[in-house]
Order: sequence, then C-alpha cells, then structure tokens
Amino acid sequence: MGTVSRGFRGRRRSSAELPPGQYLVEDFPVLSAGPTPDVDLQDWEFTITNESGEQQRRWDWNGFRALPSEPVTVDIHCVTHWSKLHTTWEGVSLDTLLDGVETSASFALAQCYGGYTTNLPLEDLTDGKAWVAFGYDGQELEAEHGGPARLLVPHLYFWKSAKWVRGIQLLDQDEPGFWESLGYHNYGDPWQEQRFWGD
Ligand SMILES: Nc1nc2c(c(=O)[nH]1)N[C@H]1C(S)=C(S)[C@@H](COP(=O)(O)O)O[C@H]1N2
Ligand SMILES: [Mo]
Repeated sequence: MGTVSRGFRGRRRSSAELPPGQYLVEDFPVLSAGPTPDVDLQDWEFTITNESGEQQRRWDWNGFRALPSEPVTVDIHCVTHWSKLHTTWEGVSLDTLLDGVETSASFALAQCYGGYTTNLPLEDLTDGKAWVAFGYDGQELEAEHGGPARLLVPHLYFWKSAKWVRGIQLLDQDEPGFWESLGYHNYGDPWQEQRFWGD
C-alpha cells in the first residue's frame, strides 16, 4: 500500500484499479440465473445456522433493520469481465450478524430466496469484508439487484455476492454452491483471475 489516498488521486480511473481481464462499466448490469423472487417483507427472515444444523440467529425484517448498518463504497468485479468502481451501499456487517455466534466452522454457504447458493471460507465474511446490503446508491436495493437484501463480498467475484440472501449456513466441510458446482472457481479472487476450475 502506498501513502497516496484514493481521494488524492481523485476520480481518474487508472487501470491499476481494475483486476486483470476486466473492463469498466458505468451502468449496473443485472445477472441472475433465474427469475427475481418476490420476497414479502412480512415473511422475510435471515438466519444463521451452525455446523451442527442448529439455528443460532434469526432476524425478521424489522429486527434486521434495527441492527447497526454502515455505508460501504467498493469496487465490484463480475466474472463476465465487467467491473464497476466506487459503488455505494448501505449494509449490516457480517461481523455484526456473526457477533457471539459459537462455531468452529471454517466454511459458509449463503442461501437465497429462489434457491441460489454460493460458498466461501468463513474468514472471507469476517473482519469488515462482507455485508448484508439493503441500500444501493442512496435508495432501497432494487429487487433485480437482490433486494430486499443481498450479500456483498466485494473482494471476490460478484457471483459470491448472493442476491435475495436469506441465511448463512456454517459448515465444517466446504460445499460448492450453484456456480461453483458448474465450473466456476471455488474461491474466485478477481486479482488472481480465479474464474473457473483450474484457474
Ligand atoms: N440469488 C442469486 N444471487 C446472485 C446471482 C443469482 O443468479 N442469484 N448471480 C450472481 C452473479 S453471477 C452476479 S455477477 C451478481 C450480479 O448482481 P447484479 O445483478 O446486481 O449485477 O449476482 C450474483 N448473485
Ligand atoms: Mo457474475
């Protein structure tokens, strides 16, 4: 890390900000493997289940929205090669959601309304690296982008940022999610260009 801040460099977009093989977009593409699920806030819940299958946490929408949230400005990188810089979100840190959860798990599987799943090491969700986001660009997160709430894990390819997230299952053994079982890289670091199996 150098000492020149992003603010000092201003708004110029240098290729140093783009992982290999990525190009910039100004719009916000929608990529969904299936239809946008209709999630009623009355029925919405977010749960955390531990490696023994025990439900450790459960929030309804009001309970979730009563948790402390924070603004997040991050770059996002899709495996289909588009990147979008300085996107602004509002979300609850996974550190807040996982606070006090007793677990010896090393892995997590994000589960979504509509059935999509994605896996990641638990440590990629902690220490300020991941959020459950409900706001985008100063507005409520739109349904096509994952509203009411989606996972936001910007240091990994954007398929790990599960839309319409409804829970996190903690696991002792890693378990591939939807795209991971169809040939996408298990981890998905955009800076290492980990797009597919074997990358
Ligand atoms: N539930 C769910 N989450 C998902 C997806 C999906 O199909 N279903 N697609 C993933 C992929 S491949 C990408 S690139 C991003 C796209 O998010 P966007 O539509 O907001 O751009 O969502 C990810 N999260
Ligand atoms: Mo993607």
